[in-house]
Amino acid sequence: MTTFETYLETRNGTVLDDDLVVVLRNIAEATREISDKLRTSSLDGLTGATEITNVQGEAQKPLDILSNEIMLEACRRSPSVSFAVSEELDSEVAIHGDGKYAVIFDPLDGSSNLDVNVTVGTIFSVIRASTSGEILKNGRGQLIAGYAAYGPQTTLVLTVGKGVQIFTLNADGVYLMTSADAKIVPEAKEFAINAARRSSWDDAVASYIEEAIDTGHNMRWVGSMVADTHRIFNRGGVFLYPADRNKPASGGRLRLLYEANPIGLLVEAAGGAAIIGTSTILDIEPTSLHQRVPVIFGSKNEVDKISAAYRERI
Ligand code: AHM
Ligand code: MG
Repeated sequence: MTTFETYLETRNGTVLDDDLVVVLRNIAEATREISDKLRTSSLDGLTGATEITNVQGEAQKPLDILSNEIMLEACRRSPSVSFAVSEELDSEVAIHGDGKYAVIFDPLDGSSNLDVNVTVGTIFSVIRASTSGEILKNGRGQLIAGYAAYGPQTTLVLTVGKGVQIFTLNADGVYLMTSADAKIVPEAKEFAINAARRSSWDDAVASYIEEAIDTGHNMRWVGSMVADTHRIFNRGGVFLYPADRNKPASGGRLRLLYEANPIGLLVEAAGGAAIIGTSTILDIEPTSLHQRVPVIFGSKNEVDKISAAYRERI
């Protein structure tokens, strides 16, 4: 089987230069460390919440803080990294003054699920940015996007400019390639949405879900975007976290830079689609680091139906 290291050396047709290889190797190493910490977290007293509240107004978990530190350390070990942006930090952190790449990440997505032992993940993206002013760019500027899913297996899902590759961590802590060109099937009768928020959905989402139920779709909602995304990579379907129709200014729940954009790039690279209504996620021009956006992505034909429902209502 192809190891992650062999894949990095080959680089054929990818955006990887020597510097990006170092960045990516260090990010992969960080995901291995986070995976290790998660395996025994309740034995190590790393459960519950701390008294600290992050910029999102959420109580940080010890593992949020630890994972953030592990990702920051991976950035510090990478001489070409200029800035790090994290869900857990108020603003960007300067890393190396002469760096040319910024690393943007959600160190531990779905961390409300930690104590219930459900799959969580790390989401990341690498962009070209040597000054802080270059960080706010749309998702098409991402050079690398990926996530690590920490479940029964630890899986690294990546796009580096040439399709999507999936690696699985073996018992010796080595990532081995388990899919060389992952694709999202264009159609599947499965949707993921927090149905408890039904009264806040807009008419396009409400009508899509109503029709989906009438035509025999099934519902799955882990409440951990990485886990829901990984299911879509495996068997298709759509994920929706729409804006609250009663609070449209809030933008939605998920964050553009380190949740929607990396997942959007991965999904498009696998033949799926990622939208916020009538436009695509990757074309949104960001206005702030922690900006929230509505998110809809997954199997192309299903997402197209939702997009058509939005267009009918303009
Ligand atoms: P987090 O980054 O603070 O963990 O929040 C993001 C998570 C996503 O993983 C998940 O899809 C969503 O929040 C769940 O929202 P809800 O609590 O409404 O089910
Ligand atoms: Mg998150």
